[in-house]
Amino acid sequence: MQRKGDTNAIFDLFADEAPQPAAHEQIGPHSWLLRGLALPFMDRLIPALRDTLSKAPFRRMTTPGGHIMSAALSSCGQLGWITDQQGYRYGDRDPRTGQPWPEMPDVFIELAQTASAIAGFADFEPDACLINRYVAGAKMSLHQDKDEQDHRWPVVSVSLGIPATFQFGGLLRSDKPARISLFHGDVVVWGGEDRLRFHGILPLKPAEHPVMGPQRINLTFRKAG
Ligand SMILES: O=C(O)CCC(=O)C(=O)O
Repeated sequence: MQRKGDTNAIFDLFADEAPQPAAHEQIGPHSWLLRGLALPFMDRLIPALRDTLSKAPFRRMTTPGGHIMSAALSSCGQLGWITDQQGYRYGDRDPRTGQPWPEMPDVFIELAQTASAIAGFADFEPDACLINRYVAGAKMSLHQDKDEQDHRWPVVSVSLGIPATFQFGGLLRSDKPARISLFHGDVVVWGGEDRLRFHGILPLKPAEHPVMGPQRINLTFRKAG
């Protein structure tokens, strides 16, 4: 099975586990799982990602509590998300270099706007793209995205590389999260009354993706400022 628009024809390897693209599944009142939506963008998305990471390479950041995050992070756009001993926040410069974050590539914006429009959020103009890199064993604990100034805009989250299990909870940390398998090219959008739902990623199982190698990269678009 070759997935339309993918840069690699050896998806037969994933035929049993990867659903067909273009299925849109509503997972909350204002939340959507858009299977394979990013696949037709890959030929432009992956080189743009590579270029962005050459300007702002991945780094491991520390939480205010002093824990080193297991996912490595980078950013592009006007604002980048930062965590260190001083707290969680957005900043307009890469703390590693003191330089502005790399510009958000046009293809990133196109994809984020395509996804948000399908989910019912027209005119989304993301100014922050957080880039998370997970290798086997890396995870992201349940959390809410609330460092942005205006929660009227959705979060658009794009999965690349090896599969992961997304936890999609409720507005309370104690709400039992749904578990959703995410594959290369899948996009999740949540906004409106779902905007502050707890979410996270369970520890990744070792795997190898034919295009991305033994890693998962997640692009998360937000309007932060
Ligand atoms: O990697 C993911 O799919 C989720 C990322 C995430 O939760 C976040 O950046 O807030």
